[in-house]
Order: sequence, then structure tokens, then C-alpha cells
Amino acid sequence: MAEENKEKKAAAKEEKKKLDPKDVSIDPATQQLQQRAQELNIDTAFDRAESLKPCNIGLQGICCKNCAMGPCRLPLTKGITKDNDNRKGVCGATANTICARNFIRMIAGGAAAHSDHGRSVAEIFLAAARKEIQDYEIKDVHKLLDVAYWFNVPMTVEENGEIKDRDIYEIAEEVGIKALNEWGKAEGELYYLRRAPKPLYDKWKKMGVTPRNIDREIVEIMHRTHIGVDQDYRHLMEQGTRAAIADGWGGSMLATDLQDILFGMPSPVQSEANLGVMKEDHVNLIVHGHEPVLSEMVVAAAQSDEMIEYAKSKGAKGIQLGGICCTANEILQRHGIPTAGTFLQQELAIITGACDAMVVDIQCIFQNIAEVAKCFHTKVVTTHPIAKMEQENVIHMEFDDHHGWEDAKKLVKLAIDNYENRKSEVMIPRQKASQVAGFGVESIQYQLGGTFRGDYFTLNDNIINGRIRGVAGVVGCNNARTKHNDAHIKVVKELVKHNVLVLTTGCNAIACGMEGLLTPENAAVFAGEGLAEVCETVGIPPVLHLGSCVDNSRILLAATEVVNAGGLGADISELPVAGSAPEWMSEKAISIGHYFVASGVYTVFGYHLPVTGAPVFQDHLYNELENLYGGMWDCEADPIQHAHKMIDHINKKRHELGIDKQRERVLMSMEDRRALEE
Ligand code: NFS
Repeated sequence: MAEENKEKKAAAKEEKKKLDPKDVSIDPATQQLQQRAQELNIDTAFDRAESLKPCNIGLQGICCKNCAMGPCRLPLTKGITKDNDNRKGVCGATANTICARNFIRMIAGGAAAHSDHGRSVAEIFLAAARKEIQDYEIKDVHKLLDVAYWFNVPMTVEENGEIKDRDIYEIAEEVGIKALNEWGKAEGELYYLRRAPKPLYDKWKKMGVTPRNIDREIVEIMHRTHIGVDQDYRHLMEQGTRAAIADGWGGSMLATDLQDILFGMPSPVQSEANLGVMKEDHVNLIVHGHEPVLSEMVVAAAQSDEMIEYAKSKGAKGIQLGGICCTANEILQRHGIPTAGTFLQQELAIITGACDAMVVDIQCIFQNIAEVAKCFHTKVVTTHPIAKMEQENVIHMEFDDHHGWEDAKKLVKLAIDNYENRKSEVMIPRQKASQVAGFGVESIQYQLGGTFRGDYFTLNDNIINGRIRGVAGVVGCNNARTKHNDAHIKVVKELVKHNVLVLTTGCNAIACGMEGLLTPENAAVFAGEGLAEVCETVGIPPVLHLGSCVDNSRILLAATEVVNAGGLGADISELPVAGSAPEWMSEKAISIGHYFVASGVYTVFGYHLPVTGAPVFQDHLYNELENLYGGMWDCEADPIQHAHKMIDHINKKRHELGIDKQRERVLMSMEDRRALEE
């Protein structure tokens, strides 16, 4: 009898565990493959998020495990108020100290990830400048000269009394040396800080938060958060700010710039998004991760006649390359390679049964893809020197940029050779949407300004005259604890409906692509009247895809261009702009969020922020920071309210600029008059 009960309970538990695929995502392709996973008894992140509940104390951000006297857990329980809060760890650390320590350690993790990626690019850049490697070259001379300017690298040289242009590779070498030095220079501060609007730079100076070098700021976070060092939440946050600025205006910005010089600046390009881009009769090779150094070569190899012929000789019609996560964004922006999916679709790409190889490098890669691959023929290949997986079915083929092309061909060949090993039924969802991606600071300028007026005046004009209410940067991850893409899409749609032009990156950009928000034709469908009019006139979508997460630096520079173009305030904090990460999950997102805040942007995160256990520290982030940098944090899980908090902030800024009245007049003359006549 007891046995029977046990079995019944186990069966009931098993039954309960099964999620309704409709609850995990708004995307039919994702739902279909989640269903398929259940039929095959394969667990995905959605299932694990359901069975593995988060720790409530960790959620509040007040568990300290930085020494062996802990973990010290200080949950905020009922009855604790600011006045009677005497929670402390064994060493006496308060809830504020613990929460701030945890928060800035997240910044350190995020800044390290972005910046170490930037460092790899800088190393390859220098090697290319020195012509030590053959497969990479200086592709965008214009951008090189731009960057050289910020590094004080002379572009001309005097020879025998004559001024001559310097050799491009000579300039590149000097840029490369100076760039690499940004990670560890002994004196001074980061060169790029001066790219920020002057009032912002002055604020940073006044606050003493200008980063000295990238690595140092990250290391100092680890030091300060070691037991018994920095024990003042405001002071800890100052270091968090230094490291976050070193990420946004340092490591990430360098990654973007140097990648543009090596691989070319993105320009608007047509493509498609979602798992439906995979093709049953093609070799499907998925590249997943972040550094375009590898994927650039894979793109070239997969498009080479040699490899296409080889694929045909193995019975395939061709090679279909697709990207996941930010690698997807990198190769989409520069080559129009279709996007296979977001962060939460990585396991599903394998569950199609048609993924012949998944090649990964760094960041946002689920270890479980190795487990899923065991149920199919898919080869999972790790390629980066710092990232391996313990599962024995994973192949490690370390990518060496000295033979980039040869290594990339090996990877493509491996996928082709695996094509004939498909063993299970293939199920590729039909869903895919058209998208136009490839925007950047320069292409926005060009698109909005036209050939004759390549500048940001047009954008500013339209903000001032109220056709565009403001600009929002909506970025970031998916989180298996929230419905996939639901908040992303609701927030973006609500913003564009209210005439807010959206700049997107990361997995938000992929979600927008899947939803059809990245096509100019859809401006009329989703955008408010004013924004739609601008989009239709200049032929842009209401949501502009600016690239991967390191490319959030492009948003900082676009905002700076808006300031420079004039008429909308002297600093980013005065602009009618706001930032958002509706489904964030990574430490990188926290670093990005904080460099937005420290650059003067009101930034709202969805889901939850791990600061609720320390209300005083939370108040510092949500309110006090505004007085210091003009930007501040906020958190709102409900997507519609989330968007409206941003819109309210934008309206507040419009009011402060005195441009809100004009907008009302425009509206009065149309709708209200009609209403009066009725
Ligand atoms: Ni950004 Fe890119 Fe996606 Fe989040 Fe991960 S891919 S770097 S961290 S999950 S947006």
C-alpha cells in the first residue's frame, strides 16, 4: 500500500513537472520545441527553472559567503524598519554592506566578461596591425582614424619638411599598443572617457570615479569586497561605478570599435530571425557565444565554394549558418547571417534534430547543451582557450587566430561530415520573421540625416517637434524564470506605440527580430503616428538593432551625438531617454545597467533586482544616485508599467526641456479639433 502511494505521488510529481509549453514563451517555435522536448523526455532550462526554486535570501541580495564564518544570511523579515534594523553577519557586516558587496561583485563579473572579450580583440587587432597574422586585416580605415584621434595617435608625419599621411598599418600598430594598454596602464585614466559629454566627464571627475585602467577597477572590487575591507555601501558603489564605466566607456567600447575596424562597420542589412531559418536539407551549423573573431572566419568558410561543394558531395543542398545569442548579432550586423534564436533557444536548436554542429566560444552557453546533444547526432564544439565543458561528448578544438581560416574550415567540415549521421526525426518549426538590422551610430546619422546632412539634427528636430517622444535603449537577456520574450516584446511595443524610438541590442534585439519589429514596413503597424511618420519618411524600423551586448557602447555614443547636435540639453541626463532590460539575468546586464545609470540614464530592469533585502542601499540605487549622475536604477516586473515608468521619465525630461508644450499643441490641432466638431 505504502509502495503504491509512493508510486502515485511520484507519478503525480512527474505529471506536475510537465509545463504547459504555452506558458514558457510567447513564441510558437519555442513552444513547439518545448513540447517536443517533453515528448522525448529531455529537460530544458524552462523545466529546470520550474523544479529548482530560487533561494529567497539570495533573491533579496543579502547572503554573504565571502568568508568561512558564513554564509551569513540576513533576510528582511516583517517588522524590520530603517530604525530598528540591527541585522549583521558574524563580522558585523550590515545588510547594506552585504547587498552592496554582492551587487558590485556582479558588476565585476559583467565588466570582466565584456572587457576580457575586448582584450582578445585588441590582441588580435595588434597582431593584424603588425601583419603577424594573415587572416585578419584593417578593413575600415575611416573608423581606424576615428579611434586614432581619441588615442592621440598622429595621422600625419613630417618628413624632410613635408607633412605626409602616415602608413595605415603604422597608425594601427600605435592604436593597438595604446588600446591594449588600457587594461593595465600604470598612470592616468582611460582615453575614451573624454568621448562623453563634458558635463558628464566633469561629474565623474568630481565624484572621483574616472577609471584608471580596466583590470584595476575589477580587481579592486574583489579586494574591497573581501572580508573586512570596504564597509560603506556608498563607497562600495563608487568602486562599482568606476568598474562599470570602465566597461561601457572602456572594454565594451574598445571591443566594438576594434571589431568594426577589423571586420567592417555594420550597415543596414536584410535578414531573418527564429529557428525556422534552419533547413532540413542543408548542413545546419549554429555558432553560439560572443566573440566575432571566430565566427567571422566561420562565416567566410561556410560561404566558400570549397565548403559548399563539399557539403553537396555529402548529399546536402548547402550550408545553413545560424547564430544564437550575441554571436548571432555580430554576424547578422556585418553579414546578414540569419538569427536562429535567443539565449533560451539554444537547447531547442539541438532538439530540432537538424543541428549538425553547435560551435561555442564564451558566455551565455548552457552546459546542458552537451546533455541535450547526447540525445541527437549534434556535435558540440568548444573553441575558446578559457571555456571547456566536462562532458565527454563535447569536442574541444581550440581556435588559433594565427590559422583562423584553416581552423574555421575544420569546424565547418566537422558539421558537414556529421550531416549524414542525423538519427532522429527532424522537426524544424516554420516560424521565421524578416528583419532589417545593422544599425550603428554612424548609420543612424546617415539614415536620419541623408547624404547631405549626415548628422543627428534630424533626430533632434523630430524629438523637439514631438513626432518622436524620446529614445529608449531596450536590451539584455532572457530569463527562464519569466515567460520567454513576453516582457521584451510588451515593453518595446508599448514604447513605440507612444512614439519612443527604441534602440536595441543583445537578446532583446533577437526577440524584436522574431516579432517582426525590425522591419520598416511594420512601423505603421506598431508605432504611434509621429514615430511611424518619421520611420516611413526615412525608411527605418521603429526599433533599431545596434548589435550585441558589447555594442551597448554604441547607445552611449548615439546619446552623446544627440547631445552634441544641440537643442536637447548639455548632458545625457537631460535628454528624454531611458534604458531597460526587461528579462535580464546575467552579471553583464548589471554592469551595463550601472554604466547607463552612471552616464545619466534612468534605467529600469524587469523581473527582480537582488537589492530588496537592504532597503537603504536600494534607496541609494533608486534615488540618491540621481543627484550624483543624473541617472538611477528602478525595477518593474510588469511590462506595461515598466514601459510607462520609462515614458513618464521621458515626459519629465521633455517638460524640463520645455518641449512638452509644443507636442500638446500638435495633438490639439488634430484630434481635439475633430473631437470638438463631433
Ligand atoms: Ni547580453 Fe549576449 Fe543574451 Fe544576455 Fe547573453 S547573449 S552579452 S548576456 S543572454 S543579452
